[in-house]
Amino acid sequence: MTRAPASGIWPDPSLTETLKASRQVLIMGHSNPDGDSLGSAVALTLALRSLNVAVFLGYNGRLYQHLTFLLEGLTDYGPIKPEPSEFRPFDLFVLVDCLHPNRIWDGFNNLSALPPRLVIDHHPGDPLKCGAKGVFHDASVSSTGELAFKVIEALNAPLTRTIAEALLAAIMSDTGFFSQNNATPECFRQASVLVAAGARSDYVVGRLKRNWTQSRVRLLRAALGTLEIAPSCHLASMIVTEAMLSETEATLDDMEGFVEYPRSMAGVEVAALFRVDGHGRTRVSLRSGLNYNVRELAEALGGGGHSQAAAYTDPSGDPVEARARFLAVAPRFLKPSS
Ligand SMILES: [Mn+2]
Repeated sequence: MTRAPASGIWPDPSLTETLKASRQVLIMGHSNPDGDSLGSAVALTLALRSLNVAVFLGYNGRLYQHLTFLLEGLTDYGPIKPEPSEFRPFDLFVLVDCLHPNRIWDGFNNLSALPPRLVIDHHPGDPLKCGAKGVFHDASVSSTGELAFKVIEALNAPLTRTIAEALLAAIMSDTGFFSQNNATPECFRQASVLVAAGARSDYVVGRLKRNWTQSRVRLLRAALGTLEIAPSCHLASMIVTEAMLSETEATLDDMEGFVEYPRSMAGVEVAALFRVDGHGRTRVSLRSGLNYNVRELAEALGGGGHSQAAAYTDPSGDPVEARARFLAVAPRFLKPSS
């Protein structure tokens, strides 16, 4: 009899048993992994290796420059293409910070080509859609880092400084450095354990936040020039165009987190950043305060995410056009929930 996959506050023991019994594991976060995705994947990779489980850390898309410190000293990681020959060496595939392989490879649905899967994630949705044999899913926690922490605890793997810093980076990334309402007592408990295990919070914050290039600062100056405020729905938005990138010699990575700037104004409840995505489209990041839900708006426009942080892609390569389209739709969704 096959066991029903369990979900809950603590990982089901069958999940840790499956991990420990595997011969060659592939761990991957979603495409263009963010701090939570990559930090969780790195921590799980190192913890399993310390238990003599062979793990390859795969990724798809770009590795953000501010996150590459997480990979320092790491071996056996690299890009994985969505092809059967790439999956053949593995007897287990762990999806981290995403519910379905189509979040790793856009449009991927060839589930039969994949090894058996485990899902460790906090995104809202159905973790069984990808046919996972085991899930550790809790949409109420701040980050996948929190879940990875519990998996590593349940595995009884030693909490090295490197693992602790990867987990701290994951939790910090998804809680806005403990500044959001998802920074619960459990987040702070874990952070306390991680710092006690040797994680240097000043080092992690420094690597994540205080390592801007001059190009990035110049790009922010240009982007701030496009700031628009729509007081009727407490919305502020900003744009990054292809021309701004080339004028400032900045890269796509350089605008990561820019959405926080319109959001930091008093009276603004919803912030939107419209930026070229390098594929001729516009990527739109949305952030909101507690009284507004941007997930529904993002879903209506073909994207998704969390209630306070969501995103979608506009087919236009012109962020000005994408913003106009957004502003025509947004007021219908952006009503305070209380
Ligand atoms: Mn996450």
